[in-house]
Amino acid sequence: MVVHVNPSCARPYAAVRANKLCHVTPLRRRPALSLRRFAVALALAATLTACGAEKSDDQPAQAEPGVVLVKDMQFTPATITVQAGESVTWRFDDGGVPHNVQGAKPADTLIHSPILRDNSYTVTFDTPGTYQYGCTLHPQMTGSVVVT
Ligand SMILES: [Cu+2]
Repeated sequence: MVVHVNPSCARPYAAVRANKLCHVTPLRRRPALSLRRFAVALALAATLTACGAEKSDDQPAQAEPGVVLVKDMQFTPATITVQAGESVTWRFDDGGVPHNVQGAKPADTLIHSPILRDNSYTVTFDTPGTYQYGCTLHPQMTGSVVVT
């Protein structure tokens, strides 16, 4: 009978058979491509690791000063603080879902973006105060700009 010996076991086959410490299985019951499958699994693991690294590279964009990310049906950060004279940029990136940015009165004319699926919208805030805004398409999406 042809047998396949676990390669991780360094003992000669006869010794293995004698003390039965390692599994000895008939070759015909194991796929001949096991080594190739192992190589494919390694390549896959390397690819997944690379993807993971890319993802973590994207995340600092959320913490960019003066930038509000419009994504996953929310504004991130929900409250952003800038100094008078500085700008806030809303970056629309929600996989094609349309959103807008509409200020509550009295900032309804200052914060007033078109409906966007990508791209960005920027407002410069010259007067200190707290500005509430939301997305008119999704009333649960709200945020505020604090100008100091
Ligand atoms: Cu929306």
